[in-house]
Amino acid sequence: MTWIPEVASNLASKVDGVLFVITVLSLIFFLLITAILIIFAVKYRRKRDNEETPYITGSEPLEIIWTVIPSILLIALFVYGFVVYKEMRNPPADAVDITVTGKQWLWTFDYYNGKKTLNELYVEQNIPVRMVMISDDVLHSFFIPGFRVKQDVLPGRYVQLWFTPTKIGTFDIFCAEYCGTGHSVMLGKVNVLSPEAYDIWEHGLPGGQGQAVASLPPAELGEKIYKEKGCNACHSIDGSTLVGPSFKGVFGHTVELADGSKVEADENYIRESILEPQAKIVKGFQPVMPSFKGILSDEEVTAVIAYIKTLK
Ligand code: HEC
Ligand SMILES: [Cu+2]
Repeated sequence: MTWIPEVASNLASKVDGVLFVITVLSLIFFLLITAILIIFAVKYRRKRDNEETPYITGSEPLEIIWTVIPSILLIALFVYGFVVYKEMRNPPADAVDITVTGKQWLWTFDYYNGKKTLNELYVEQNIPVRMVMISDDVLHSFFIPGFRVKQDVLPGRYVQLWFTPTKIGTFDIFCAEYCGTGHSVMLGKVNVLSPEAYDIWEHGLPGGQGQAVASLPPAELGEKIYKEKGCNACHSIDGSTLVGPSFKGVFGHTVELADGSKVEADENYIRESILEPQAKIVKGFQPVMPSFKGILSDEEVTAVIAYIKTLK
């Protein structure tokens, strides 16, 4: 079936089951009621001008049938839905914890093993995961369609969600709660790795941000980071101003700062802007850029700088 997302977690087929039963029942009743409506409208229409309406007192058996049967169906639906809901709300005791922070407009993930990633979540196949989630600013909603899990993320309070990924692959993460200008680019990916690949991710390569990226030429890696780590939510590359200044032509130019001083945008300035965004605020902008310290490795910061240099 292509009209629903892939089934990629233990919960997905259960949620689909509930949805399927509700849809089929609704369809049956829709067809039944519509058919009776049409038949009765034709059969009992007024055929002659002087036809009198018969006097009908009602039927007890009929009333009992159409009260009892729907009641039983609805209670059964509730119980079925509640059983699945209860399972979705209660993570198993052996689940691994990952903390999710939503902020305008990216997701950061802090793992039980001390790792930290941005917009890209890494999980191991068949290992249950408990996500503990909070927002830095406004309401967001963490949504993985392939896993059939969705949870509003609130500022000032932890909420949780759990799933066991069952299928190796890459699946979308969406923000499903309108959270401002960059809402539509608040996108992430969840990478479900085989136990072997997960082990490499966990213990293997320095920088720890995944495998494939390490071999790209710097400017291309920089472009990938620009798109995948959420810089594009706030920085354009075509000269237009979003939340932050455009990257177009910034390298080598003189930047005016909020305190009135001027700096030349060289490698060190760009690096500092990424790792310590509050150190120098560009004139006319709010100090809202999150720090990427501990999120981007040195190699990745260098790659971003190489990419920005290409944007003349
Ligand atoms: C939430 C929005 C936001 C995100 C996400 C963001 N930035 Fe920024 N950035 C800003 C704002 C606002 C400024 C201007 C204020 C300041 O200097 O801190 C800025 C300034 C900068 C500057 C200085 C630009 C200049 O014209 O002098 C650089 C370089 C930069 N950001 C790089 C990045 C990179 C690289 C990323 C992604 C890894 C990123 N930013 C992600 C909002 C953001
Ligand atoms: Cu959001």
